[in-house]
Amino acid sequence: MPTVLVTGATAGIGAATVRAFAAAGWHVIATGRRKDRLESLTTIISENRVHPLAFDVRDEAALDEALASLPEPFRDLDLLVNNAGLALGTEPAQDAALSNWQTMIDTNITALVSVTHKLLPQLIARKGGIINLSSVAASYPYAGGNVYGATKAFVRQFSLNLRSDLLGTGVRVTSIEPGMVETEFTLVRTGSQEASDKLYGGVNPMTAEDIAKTILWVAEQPAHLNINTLELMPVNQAFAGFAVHRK
Ligand code: NDP
Ligand code: 8X3
Repeated sequence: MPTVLVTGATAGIGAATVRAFAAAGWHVIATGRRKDRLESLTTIISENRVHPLAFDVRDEAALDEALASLPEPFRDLDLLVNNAGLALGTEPAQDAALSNWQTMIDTNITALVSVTHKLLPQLIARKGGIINLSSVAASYPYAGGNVYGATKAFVRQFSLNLRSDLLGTGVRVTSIEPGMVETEFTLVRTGSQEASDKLYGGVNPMTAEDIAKTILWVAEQPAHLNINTLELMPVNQAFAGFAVHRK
């Protein structure tokens, strides 16, 4: 039975990914800060299938301790899903809080890189895979996207560069780049459930389950095939043109 480690499994895409992989017969290590949510996920599915590891992904010592604590059936990792991440704020750069920028960089970039670095030897040994959650915000700028979009551009390019370095190891790497998915993302970003409901209202956005199914599909492709990048949007989301300021 293959094993996957999913970061950010207490909500949204991560929680749905845990459910999808467990249902498909994988062993799943579910991580995130909210221990109660990880425990209820484990209870709902099965302790034999899902192992909860509660830690802040930005805390390197806690990450080391958590990985060292893994029991036998969960030790040999075949797949890492780097999903933990967040956006904070929608203000223009000139009004944004520096602390929000730092939290996004620490979580979406520094922590993702640390987890990947620590697990690479195992993934190489097992000819495993890495699936990173980037975003359409990596490729399409929008007002208020400033540092969030830039962190996701890092994730996309890091994924592609990993592919270059890992050539010949058998390890697969994919950058998943979704548009609007209704999760806790906008609640976290704005601090307002009302703002979240307004953003997704009438759009028929993608669901966490849509993305989880896509992640599982990528993971279950034959070993000789690598999906490099995969961009998805709801039908009701598309692109806007350039913005022009006139005096
Ligand atoms: P949610 O807010 O629903 O889930 C985010 C998850 O990340 C939670 O489980 C949260 O767990 C975890 N997380 C955040 N910070 C930390 C931390 N410091 N340590 C450990 N875990 C952390 O959002 P989504 O499911 O939508 O987002 C998942 C990923 O998908 C993100 O990387 C996001 O950027 C990306 N994405 C989302 C899109 C969307 O429209 N929703 C579109 C494109 C990409 P906890 O708080 O318990 O620690
Ligand atoms: C989240 C998608 O379009 O809200 O990554 O930036 S978007």
